[in-house]
Amino acid sequence: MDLMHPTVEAAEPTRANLSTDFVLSGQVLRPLTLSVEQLRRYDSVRVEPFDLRCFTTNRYIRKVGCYRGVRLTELIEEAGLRNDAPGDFKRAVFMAMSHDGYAVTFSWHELFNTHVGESVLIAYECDDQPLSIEDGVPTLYSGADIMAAPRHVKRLARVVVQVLKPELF
Ligand SMILES: Nc1nc2c(c(=O)[nH]1)N[C@H]1C(S)=C(S)[C@@H](COP(=O)(O)O)O[C@H]1N2
Ligand SMILES: [Mo]
Repeated sequence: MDLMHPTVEAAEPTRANLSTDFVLSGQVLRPLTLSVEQLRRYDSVRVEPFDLRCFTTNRYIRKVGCYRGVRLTELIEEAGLRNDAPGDFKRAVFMAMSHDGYAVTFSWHELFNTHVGESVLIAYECDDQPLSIEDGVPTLYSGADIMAAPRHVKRLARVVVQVLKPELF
């Protein structure tokens, strides 16, 4: 038996973890639920191939081809950020969560007020081939990051919007 790499019994697939729908929810005006088919109807962006490398270990994982997908900013604009108090939208943070519980964040400034946002996409194709569930569809990818792996979220389930308030701290 390989003690370093014990095999783990695969969890029973459930309807939730087989879904490929993407949900944009939280403090938005119009929450969205979009199938991959619906994601394809938006303007798409194609990004350059890149090396997947882990931030924590610096481990080179593999080369990834040209992703195609929809910009996260476009979907956020469609959902509409709330601005109950002046400037609220500028304090919005975005948590992107996978079906397996893996989660990463973005800030409003990062997405809308730096160039990072231009290459944050929800990918459904790689090298002109549809991504499968096994490949990780839909995959969130942040193309301007120094290390690609952390914000390369396979099997993205949802992005939740939350406005941070100074009085919370
Ligand atoms: N859904 C999901 N995506 C994820 C992770 C994860 O645990 N779950 N880990 C991230 C990290 S930290 C790394 S290093 C890479 C690992 O990529 P691999 O699982 O394709 O080898 O996936 C990234 N994307
Ligand atoms: Mo990692």
